[in-house]
Amino acid sequence: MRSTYWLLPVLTLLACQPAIEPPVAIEPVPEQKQLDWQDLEFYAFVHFNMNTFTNMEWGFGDESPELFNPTELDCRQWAKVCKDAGMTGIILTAKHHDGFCLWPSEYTEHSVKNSPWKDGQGDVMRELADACEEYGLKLGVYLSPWDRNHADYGKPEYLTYFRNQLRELLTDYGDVYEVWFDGANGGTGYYGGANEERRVDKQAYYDWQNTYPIIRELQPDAVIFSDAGPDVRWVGNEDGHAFRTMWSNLMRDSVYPGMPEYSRKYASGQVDGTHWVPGETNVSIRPGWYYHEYEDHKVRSLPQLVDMYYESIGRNTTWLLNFPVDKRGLIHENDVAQLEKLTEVIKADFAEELAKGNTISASNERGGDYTAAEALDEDPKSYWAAEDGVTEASLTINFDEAVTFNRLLVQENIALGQRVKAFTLEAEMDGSWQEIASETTIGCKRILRLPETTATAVRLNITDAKACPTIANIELYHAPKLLLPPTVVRNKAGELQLQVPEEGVSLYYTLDGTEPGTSATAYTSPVPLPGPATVKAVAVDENTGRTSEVSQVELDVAPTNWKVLNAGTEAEKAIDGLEESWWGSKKEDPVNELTIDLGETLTLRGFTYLPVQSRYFSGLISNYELYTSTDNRNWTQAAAGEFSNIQNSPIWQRVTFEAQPARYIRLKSVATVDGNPPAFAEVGVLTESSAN
Ligand code: FUL
Repeated sequence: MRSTYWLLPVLTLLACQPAIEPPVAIEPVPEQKQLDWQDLEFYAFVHFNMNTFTNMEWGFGDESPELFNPTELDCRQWAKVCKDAGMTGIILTAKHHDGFCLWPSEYTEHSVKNSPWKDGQGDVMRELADACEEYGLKLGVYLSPWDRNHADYGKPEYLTYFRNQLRELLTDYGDVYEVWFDGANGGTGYYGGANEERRVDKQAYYDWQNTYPIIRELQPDAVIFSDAGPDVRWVGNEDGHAFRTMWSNLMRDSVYPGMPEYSRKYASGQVDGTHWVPGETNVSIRPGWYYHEYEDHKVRSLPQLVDMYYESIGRNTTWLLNFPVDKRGLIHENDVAQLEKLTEVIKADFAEELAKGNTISASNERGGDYTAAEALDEDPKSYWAAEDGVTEASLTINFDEAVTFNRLLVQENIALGQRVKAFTLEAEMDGSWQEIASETTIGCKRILRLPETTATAVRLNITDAKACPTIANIELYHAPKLLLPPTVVRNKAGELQLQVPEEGVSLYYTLDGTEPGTSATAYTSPVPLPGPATVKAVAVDENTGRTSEVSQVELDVAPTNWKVLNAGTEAEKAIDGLEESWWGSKKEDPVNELTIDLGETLTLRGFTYLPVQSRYFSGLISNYELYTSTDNRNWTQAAAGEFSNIQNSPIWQRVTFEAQPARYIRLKSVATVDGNPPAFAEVGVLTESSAN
């Protein structure tokens, strides 16, 4: 038998080697509940309340509870739809700005208990809590601080009411994972809206420091969302995208909910932020948050939804996607269909991971449990880390055979703090290295959509970090091409144009609302279209026969012969049919209305207004008056009102009124969101044929 005495000193030596310590955390770091929340990744908002029945976005608070009467309310349908899409929770608007409560609160009569629904015995919160439990989803609560119904809003008494309601919601419905506080109202004149003179200084009035402890006491694992935390922060827009640079760090002591400059300055977080306040991207699957029948065909297109996925979950935030549950009390079938398409695309995009099983090496390695291999293994919690003091390092994956990919997924071990400030990705192609991406932050999850790349190796270069970097996971995928539906535009000359960016694609359209397919009219060049029409168009991949989604646009009379009478020719941009061009006057010489000659007398039943579509807009009309005339001398007021929530959701506004003849219209801005002169991207009319 061979002697094994030599083993003893070797083992002793190994045992005496100091264990390799993990990197020291770089503050701020997430609390456990924030880590758990981040893992939820994709969850649903449901905007369903009084507004659903009044066709509003912001109700006034004087609506009768009698109006709340869903005919087929089924929270199990919501839960199933969400579960099938891979969502993990549902946050319900238990009370929106109009103050109506979806649960029978003992502190108000303005609730389901005085509605005809279930003879006043119903409780939507209860039904949702049960449905979530059945489907294994988490339950979240939206309770609007702004309450247009409550007589004491603006006084200290209201805070007691608000806190009592919070207690009810957090006591009676089991575990709640997120409490969502909306920032609307207070501060600026616009947010007060019509029927609301009770402006509040949000920061001082709401006295959050005495509300948060209630949540901590009743639901210690719940995260609290508001514009600026404390646990989860707003992404600063409602169009579904986070930023390429996205820090989960925020100077929470100086950035507070309701700051007017929040969106512009702090939505992407702060590299030196003192607290962990990660972002959440909230957006609706339709233009509005609440259900409006006229948006049934305006459900976000598949490419838009796919963009949102990549620009929220793929940019270090969670994704809170809203469903405007309809008057029946169901997620509308059009929304379900879109969601199913999105689910399919995401499944296809991430069908096969291509990096695992290959060799990986690092330019610097801490060793121990923190080798490069940890970034490629199956364990999402294990991670590679560089040595202390190293802030630049590379991870290289070598393939046995060339691999074609177009997606990179990369994750830091955020439990130790967000560290990476800049990184690049290189690919080895035909023996030489080429940079294919150059980015900033990673955080919990960063996904890049890359050009189609065939490479024998890839290299992730961390070029700057707050401290020695950690990488928990690197993945590569090859996503199939997306077939985009055509964009539909009609110019001022009244010509219909269809476009898609891809090559090798044929376009087909109909003008009568029927479904387009390969038997519809083939589009080859612009088509004259002076009058109203419902345009439906598709793109068909000639090689595979795959068909895109249908694009649908309602057009009224073309503005071919229209003229703006009270401003120069530049103002024609407001009636050129192009959504991206706009007109507005200078501040020094403000023009607050637009008078348009329609060139002929039409029977009008309404008008449309599209505010400026660029992200840094100005002059969005919040309150309007619309006048008509047949002779440009005698004017009749046809409509007046508020464009609710236009700042956060600058979509087409559509106002109908009593049918009347008009050759001239005048859209007058009574107030704009920012006090600047009004700006008009488009103004249109609704004639008898299209106003239904
Ligand atoms: C906004 C609100 O004013 C909208 O109505 C909606 O609830 C959205 C989620 O937040 O600020």
